[in-house]
Amino acid sequence: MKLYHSPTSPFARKVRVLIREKGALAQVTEETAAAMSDPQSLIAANPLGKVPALALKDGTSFFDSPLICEYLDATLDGPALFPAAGAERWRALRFQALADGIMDAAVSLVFETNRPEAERSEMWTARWRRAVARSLDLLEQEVSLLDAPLDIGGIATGAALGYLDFRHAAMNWQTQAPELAGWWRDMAKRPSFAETAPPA
Ligand SMILES: N[C@@H](CCC(=O)N[C@@H](CS)C(=O)NCC(=O)O)C(=O)O
Repeated sequence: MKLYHSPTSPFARKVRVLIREKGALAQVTEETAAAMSDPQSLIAANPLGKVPALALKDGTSFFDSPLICEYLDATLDGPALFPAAGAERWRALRFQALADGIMDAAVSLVFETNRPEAERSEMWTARWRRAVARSLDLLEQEVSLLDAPLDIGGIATGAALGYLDFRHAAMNWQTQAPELAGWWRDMAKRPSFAETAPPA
């Protein structure tokens, strides 16, 4: 199967970290796609025109990183990264939802900055910044819950924080969330995160 991704997309990084944590890189071909240029191969796999997208050999495709991650976790060899049931599962999925929301707001901020200045919305920019700040506060409060064996919640959280480092260094989020910053410093050293770090 083929994963369309971009080296700068935090959603794609989440999927690529999951594949590496499963030790299943040999089972997936990774191909870069410039989503904003609407390449035909990506559009064929995902009519929404976004990365990541996963194309299977039988012609089926999956899109939206939570679905792709859950599919790969269920079908690739390696340790389960989605807890099967109960409180552990809801905890992991909740962290994934929060981290994905941070990514949505942080990516939207970048797209907004790329628009001509006269077209930018101060209202939306401020709203996305507040969403990121409140979500970091929640992660800081709950960081001890991330110390469980690594699962999709921790993977998604790492991908979101790595994106803030990459695109929003000026936010200096580590000052607001020092415990979380310590957690991420350690997590970022794992080979799965180190190999998928966005380009310097
Ligand atoms: N909900 C999607 C979001 C994916 C997403 O927003 N990808 C961005 C790159 S970070 C993209 O491809 N954007 C192109 C576009 O919005 O047209 C997921 O979880 O996979």
